[in-house]
Amino acid sequence: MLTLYSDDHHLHHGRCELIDGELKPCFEMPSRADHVLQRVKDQALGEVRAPTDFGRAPIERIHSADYLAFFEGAWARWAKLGKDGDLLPFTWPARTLRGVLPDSLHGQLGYYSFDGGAPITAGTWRAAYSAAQVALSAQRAMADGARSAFALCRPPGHHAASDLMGGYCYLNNAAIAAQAFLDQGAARVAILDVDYHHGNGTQSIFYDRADVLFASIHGDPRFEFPFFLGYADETGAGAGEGFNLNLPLAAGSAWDAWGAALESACQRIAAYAPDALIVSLGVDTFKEDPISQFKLDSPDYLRMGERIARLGKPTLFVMEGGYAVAEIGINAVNVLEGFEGA
Ligand code: OKP
Ligand code: ZN
Repeated sequence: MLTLYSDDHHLHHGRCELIDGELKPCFEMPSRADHVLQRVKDQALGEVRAPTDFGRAPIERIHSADYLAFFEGAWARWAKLGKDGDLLPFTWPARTLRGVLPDSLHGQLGYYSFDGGAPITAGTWRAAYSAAQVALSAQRAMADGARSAFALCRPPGHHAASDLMGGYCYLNNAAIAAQAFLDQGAARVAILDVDYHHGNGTQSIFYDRADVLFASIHGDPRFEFPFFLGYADETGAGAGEGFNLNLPLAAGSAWDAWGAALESACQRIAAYAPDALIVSLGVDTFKEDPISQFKLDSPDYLRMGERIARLGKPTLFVMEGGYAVAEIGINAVNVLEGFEGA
């Protein structure tokens, strides 16, 4: 399997996040992608290729122009104020407030985010832009005939909505790739999100559309981030009614429950008959993940890849989460090897 990868992800390295009342080093760190790349090489998965730059147009198909302008320019505004710490939001337009766009940098940061988990550093825009190009380049390889490809994206993307960053995500790599398939002639694309967290950004982007089926297996939002989306009764709206499938699972879920949910998701995807499948590949379902509560073990990822392969669809894997850094390469590449071996 071809892997697309850019070293630019190193340009994004948030210093810390607030967790359990303490400032801790960001779990979403550069070594994550380095470990996955090393495992790709160790297992001789296939060629590793740098991305082509397809420019902003395919990103603008998913993200609003004002959001992109804000994100691209935020660091320069912060530096002009004489600051060099990570730029983080602290105030959001929650229920009783107004969804206006203030003039101030911090006001705008609150407007364009939904949590305090997406720090902007000097290199964040460049890293996120390159991650989107990695996804687009993998999509192009498949348009040129590859049956599968692996977009080793970092930072991840599935929490990012059209005009919101959050949950370590800025640009929705999987959504951008899905739209590229459609723009090049696909009639239907399915996105299977196997990350431990619900892909609220991806769901919101395609919620009222029938040309993208979104199916997600994740920690029940009643107890898990992102808390405010990802419930089973969210089935799509308008023309998109019936094209959103959430499969929330209880804390402690292991392969028996998880694999049953995967079977349901795969049956829905097969019935949809997509022209292409995109897998939002997070491996934070692993039993040792430091911020998650599922109990998958490394061999389970082989079975995950095998089941996905049995769909028989052109499949683009897009890297999302996974924070057990030592095992992230083994688990992510196990999915790809399971897929190829099936
Ligand atoms: C990203 B992905 C605040 C952050 C709260 C955010 C988890 C984001 C997971 N300190 N936690 O889906 O793996
Ligand atoms: Zn996650």
